[in-house]
Amino acid sequence: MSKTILITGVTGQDGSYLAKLMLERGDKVVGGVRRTSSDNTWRLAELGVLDDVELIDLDIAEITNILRTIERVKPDEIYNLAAQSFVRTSFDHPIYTADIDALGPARFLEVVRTVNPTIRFYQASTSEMYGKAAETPQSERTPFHPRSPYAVSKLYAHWITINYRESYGLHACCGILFNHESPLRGREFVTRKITAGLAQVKYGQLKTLAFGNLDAKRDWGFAGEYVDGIRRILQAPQASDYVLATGHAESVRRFIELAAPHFGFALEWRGAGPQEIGVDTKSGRTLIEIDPSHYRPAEVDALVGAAQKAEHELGWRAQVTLPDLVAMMAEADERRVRDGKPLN
Ligand code: NDP
Ligand code: GDR
Repeated sequence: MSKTILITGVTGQDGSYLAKLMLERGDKVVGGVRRTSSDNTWRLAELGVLDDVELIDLDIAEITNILRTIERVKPDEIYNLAAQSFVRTSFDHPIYTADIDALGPARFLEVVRTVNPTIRFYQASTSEMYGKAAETPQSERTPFHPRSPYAVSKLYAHWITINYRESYGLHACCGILFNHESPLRGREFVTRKITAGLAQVKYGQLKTLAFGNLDAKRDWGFAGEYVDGIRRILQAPQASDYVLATGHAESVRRFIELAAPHFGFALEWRGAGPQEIGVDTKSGRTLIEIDPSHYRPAEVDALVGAAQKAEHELGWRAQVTLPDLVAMMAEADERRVRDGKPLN
């Protein structure tokens, strides 16, 4: 039976892929968009679903906005993907980040409890909550040690979602997702910064790219298949929380090494620390530099997830490997720059 799905953050990477998936399944998708002075629906357009999603004004900072939306839309399921999602920014905007990332979900839960407690609610939790990880790999049972205002805010959201499930019986679930990327990833995140940046260097639009900590390790999957995991989490008969991850981690440095050949570069690292550079040995040009302003006040050094619970209970497993993901992103950015299309 067709359902009505409300997605917050529908203009973001995950929101766009999830909207497409739900539409393909025959559901009605209502997407919450916060008002900004510029149009940010390019991802929905690129996936060919912009005309099929009902876009509504929805800022999760505003509880009256949430209340009226839920009363009017009458969703069967809510996927709360909206967030100030950039970890580095959260150090400069800790209060704002808490307002959106911690209190935003709390506002939703309170309205759901009041208006219609049968609505299913999904909260976008994050592997960043493990931070200075207590064990490797990280599963649903690993203790949390958040290392940024973003992660601290998301940890509140995680526990308040569980609390409303335990206190009021809401069907409220958290997906603890490890990094997932795609050609639709925002350009401030390191993977897309690498593929879009190298494309620009190749076509002469940029001279060099500057990064922070090249040795941070992440468990990178493909967003297009993680949204199916998100959907499955909310369909499980018993509300619960699930890790979604590939189980493999690589460094930022390795991601750059995998991406460089797609743009015809033969990369070699020279020097160390903030003086380290990445050189194209074919042309002798410096492609990569270090800019300490990209270092974070507290770093998350390495994360790798154990997604066995999702595999056993939901039948979900990540399939796309890191080399395939890098190829997909590199090809998309090469095409955009070569054809003079916006990188967004
Ligand atoms: P994006 O940054 O691409 O998208 C975030 C979305 O939230 C955008 O649509 C943004 O709108 C919207 N938003 C921000 N503030 C508000 C607000 N006040 N009211 C309403 N909407 C708002 O994130 P992703 O798609 O990558 O991630 C989706 C969610 O999953 C986020 O909550 C993120 O923290 C979480 N997450 C992501 C992971 C990843 O690797 N991608 C891993 C784990 C968790 P606008 O377009 O106007 O900016
Ligand atoms: P992350 O993603 O913080 O894991 O959060 P990001 O891509 O920003 O950083 C990953 C790692 O790369 C290092 N790094 C750099 N990062 C950026 N952005 N820019 C750089 O120049 C750079 N150089 C090195 C970082 O220090 C870090 O260690 C993402 C977001 O999607 C969150 O919303 C989500 O919750 C987590 O993934 C899981």
